[in-house]
Amino acid sequence: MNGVVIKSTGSWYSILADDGTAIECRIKGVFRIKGIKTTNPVAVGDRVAFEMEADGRGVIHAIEDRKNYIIRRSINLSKQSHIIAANMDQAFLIVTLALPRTSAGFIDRFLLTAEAYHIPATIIFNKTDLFEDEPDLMQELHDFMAIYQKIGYPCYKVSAIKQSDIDILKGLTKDKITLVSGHSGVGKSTLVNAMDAKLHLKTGEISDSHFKGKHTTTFAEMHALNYGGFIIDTPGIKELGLVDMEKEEITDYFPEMHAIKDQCKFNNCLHINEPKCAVIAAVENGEIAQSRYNSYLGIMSGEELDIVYENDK
Ligand SMILES: Nc1nc2c(ncn2[C@@H]2O[C@H](COP(=O)(O)OP(=O)(O)OP(=O)(O)O)[C@@H](O)[C@H]2O)c(=O)[nH]1
Ligand SMILES: [Mg+2]
Ligand SMILES: [Zn+2]
Repeated sequence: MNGVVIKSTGSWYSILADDGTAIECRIKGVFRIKGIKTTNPVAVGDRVAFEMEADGRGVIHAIEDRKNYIIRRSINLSKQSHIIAANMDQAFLIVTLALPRTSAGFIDRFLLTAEAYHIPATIIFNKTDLFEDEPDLMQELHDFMAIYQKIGYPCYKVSAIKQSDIDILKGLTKDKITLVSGHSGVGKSTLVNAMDAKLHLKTGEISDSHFKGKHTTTFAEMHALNYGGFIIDTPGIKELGLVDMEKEEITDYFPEMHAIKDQCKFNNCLHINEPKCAVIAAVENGEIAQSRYNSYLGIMSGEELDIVYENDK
């Protein structure tokens, strides 16, 4: 039988079989990804083949090749990685400009890593209800949206609390596997609950995140949507991260820089202080947003790109 992993708790995996039944499975045999050591052989989103045992539970014996996956490097020195999720069709970055404030640097690092993982990203600005009487914040929101829409990232503004424009998100997520990420407290779980009233994901007051246990293992979980598709809610993930990325590659994950880098005088230009650099010229004439370029410089100067869980802090 075949199915998809919707939850993993260490040694047991919850599988949604293709016929719609839910089955608990364990693993037989050794599964490895080429080149990396992982602490978990199977992750949420994996498509697997399994056989039923007499006790009504199953044994996974094969994993289909992954279309993509995101991993988290372990914080100890074992050099092992943890696969957080696999086979995503898209990533939603949930952003708020107030309570808590998501910075441009955070958005840009997220988009960079989504590009590198080949996961199409959409930015959802939540909590717009808080801005209704705040023209300055509303203006800032529209400025943010304009920057990212120009690059080609779809942007939407919603309010999970007021349930405004949630139908748009339903349309975007129908029949897809969608990873939902963003700072703790931006309203990821509240939004998912608004999209499917049958889901009752735990939501919290913002201050709660400060009291989370320090070494709680966080497992991603995939939720079936009642209108078709799945949501992967990633509690406490601050940002996506890459295990390895060369400096020369970084431009390629900023689409607006990648598009013009051939016009730089030097073909090994890193767009920092080289003469006749097309990227620097585009920043100067406003074609490329200064905030994006600042993020680029920060990443080039070695800002940490690994996945950070808020619990690690
Ligand atoms: N005003 C306002 N508050 C919201 C909105 N969406 C969520 N909230 C509130 O923000 C707080 C955090 O929401 P959650 O859905 O728990 O946030 P989360 O992103 O899932 O947080 P973690 O699970 O810790 O990563 C809760 O108190 C929500 O009620 C919104 O659209 N407007
Ligand atoms: Mg949540
Ligand atoms: Zn250049």
